[in-house]
Amino acid sequence: MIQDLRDYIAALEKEGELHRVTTEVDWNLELCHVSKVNEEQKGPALLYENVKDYDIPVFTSAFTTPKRLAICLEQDTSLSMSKLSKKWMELTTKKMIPPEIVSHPKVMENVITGDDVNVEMFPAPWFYPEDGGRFIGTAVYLVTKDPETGWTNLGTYRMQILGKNVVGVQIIKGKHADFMLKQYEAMGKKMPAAAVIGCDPVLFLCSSTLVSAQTDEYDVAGSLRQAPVPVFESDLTGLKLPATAEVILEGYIDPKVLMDEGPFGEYTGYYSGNKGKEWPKPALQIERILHRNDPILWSTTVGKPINDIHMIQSLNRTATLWYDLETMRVPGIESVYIPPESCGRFWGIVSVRQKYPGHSNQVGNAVIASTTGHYGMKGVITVDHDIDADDWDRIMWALSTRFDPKRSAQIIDRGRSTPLDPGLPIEARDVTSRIILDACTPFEWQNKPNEIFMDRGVLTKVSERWADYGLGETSPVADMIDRLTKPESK
Ligand SMILES: Cc1cc2nc3c(=O)[nH]c(=O)nc-3n(C[C@H](O)[C@H](O)[C@H](O)COP(=O)(O)O)c2cc1C
Ligand SMILES: [Mn+2]
Repeated sequence: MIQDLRDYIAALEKEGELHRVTTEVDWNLELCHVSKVNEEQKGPALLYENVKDYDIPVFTSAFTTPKRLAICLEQDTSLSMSKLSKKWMELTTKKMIPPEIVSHPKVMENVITGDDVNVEMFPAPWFYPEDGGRFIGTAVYLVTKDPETGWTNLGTYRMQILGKNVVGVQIIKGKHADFMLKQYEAMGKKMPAAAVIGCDPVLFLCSSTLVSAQTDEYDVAGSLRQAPVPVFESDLTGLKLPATAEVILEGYIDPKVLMDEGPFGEYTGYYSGNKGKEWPKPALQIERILHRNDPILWSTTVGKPINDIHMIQSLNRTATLWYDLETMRVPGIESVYIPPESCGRFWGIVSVRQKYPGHSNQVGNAVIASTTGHYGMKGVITVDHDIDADDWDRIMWALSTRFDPKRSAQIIDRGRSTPLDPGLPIEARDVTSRIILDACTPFEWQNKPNEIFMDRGVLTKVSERWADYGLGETSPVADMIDRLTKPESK
């Protein structure tokens, strides 16, 4: 079972999904640039063992293929993204498994306090040319606690090095740590907080998932692993922290102190905000650094799709959207997909088995009204049940052949947006419009166009004779026969 980052790296290596970079690589731009080029060609995860000026390795590109996400989730590695998301949904909507307190946490092997605290001891990369500095927190999450109810929240918010014992934390309005920070502010207190870098990778996946308020992401991670997350209670902040983390930066966020941070090459493919015109961010004052012996720094390149962030958002938003539609009791949902190419959030596709006129429109409208779809989504495409939500070739075909712009498109004027959307003017990013594209043949049509199908019997024969044609030893027919023949011919 994968319990920490090292187990995950070992599992990747066993599957031939890891490459160790042994030559010296500069943390200043070079490391990110190597990773991004490797990601563009769907290369393996990378472990940089020789980072300039440091003897701490850096791990990147953890999740840039569906196979690696499947390895992390300990699932069948042939599953498509949409099917993996379905697994995620099934596991996380079962019984939650709370964390378990353990003694002698490995992350306490090294405890650095007082004047010795210096986050530059870690090889935090400088990612893109116009970034405002080095970002230590990309594959990171912030642990905080509700001062009234004791709920522990894990949220991924990026972190920039602003001083030897201070990192800026981009907690966007409405995020759970933002709620909590406001509670501490009202109490006139500082908020205890810890940044965790390097851990069982499902914790990182959960910390960037839309989980309801008052639900601990630790419990969700437990449900994914079907085992409790090992944690310890910090004697400094009282927070429950993961025992097998690589690195923890622990301290306080003073709600009254905001600092300039950024810009950063964001997951939209644009720098966030204007240089020098970023909104000021909360800052984590680090009182101590905890780290395991021989720590590994986990990073992710963010930037243009596709890299870790887009894959993670695609995985978990597809799962939560699918669950939203089920709990809204929208019938006929066959598959759901939020593609990583849409930055893992801006477009959603749903395959629906229509049962009544207007059904596919109901689905489109339900998506943008759902918990997952109401925030930042700009477009929904609905397709009939014969097309999988992640079969882009057939989706484009449906948009060409089952679609009439006037009839099939609806524009909705006002929806919740994200301040990072470069498609909206910088000064007006609160509200976005949305479009629903219905690429389904209308249910009520009596006279439907006659679609071409292949003959099942002949295809079976073709399959048997495949080798005779000299096209390869193994017939590909089995994988595509249902897609090519009339559904009722099975
Ligand atoms: C790599 C990565 C970086 C992210 N960076 C930020 C960020 O800087 N600020 C932010 O508010 N959300 C960021 N997110 C999205 C949040 O993690 C996500 O909204 C999550 O639900 C927040 O946790 P919460 O719901 O407990 O507040 C990021 C996600 C990923 C995967
Ligand atoms: Mn949360």
